[in-house]
Amino acid sequence: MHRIIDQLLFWIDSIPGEFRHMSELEISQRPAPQKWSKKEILGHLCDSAINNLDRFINIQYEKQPFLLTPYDQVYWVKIQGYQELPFDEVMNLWVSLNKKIINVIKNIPNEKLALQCGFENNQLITLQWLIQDYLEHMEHHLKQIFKMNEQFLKFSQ
Ligand code: NI
Repeated sequence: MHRIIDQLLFWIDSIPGEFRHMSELEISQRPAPQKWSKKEILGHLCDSAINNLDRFINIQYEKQPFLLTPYDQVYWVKIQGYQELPFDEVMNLWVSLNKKIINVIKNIPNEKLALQCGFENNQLITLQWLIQDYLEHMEHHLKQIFKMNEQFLKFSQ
């Protein structure tokens, strides 16, 4: 869990600075009409944080195995209206939500990391797995935004 927390701290520390090298156009331009802009991808990461924060909290006291509810990522990005928001607002939201997540996962007692959850009709996974997956999903999209290579991702570990 320490490695995951360090990694999240590294990203919320370095990503805002990385965006400073980009123009407003680069941040808000959609590569195709149906594709997300970089700002919307970051918005999608906020939605992932909102939904996962909820899961990381609820799984700790609800009855086991905890049932995960999926969310429609396309509707979420659209209805949240990230594309119309000032970029700083989306960036600050992403940083704040991840600080909350770090705080919650830091306080999860070790034995609770083995708690089980799953989507309907799917195999069960542990809370630990869910948290690891949250980080991997974030890194997948950061890579997409910055076209970062594996080398860059490794550099932070
Ligand atoms: Ni995604």
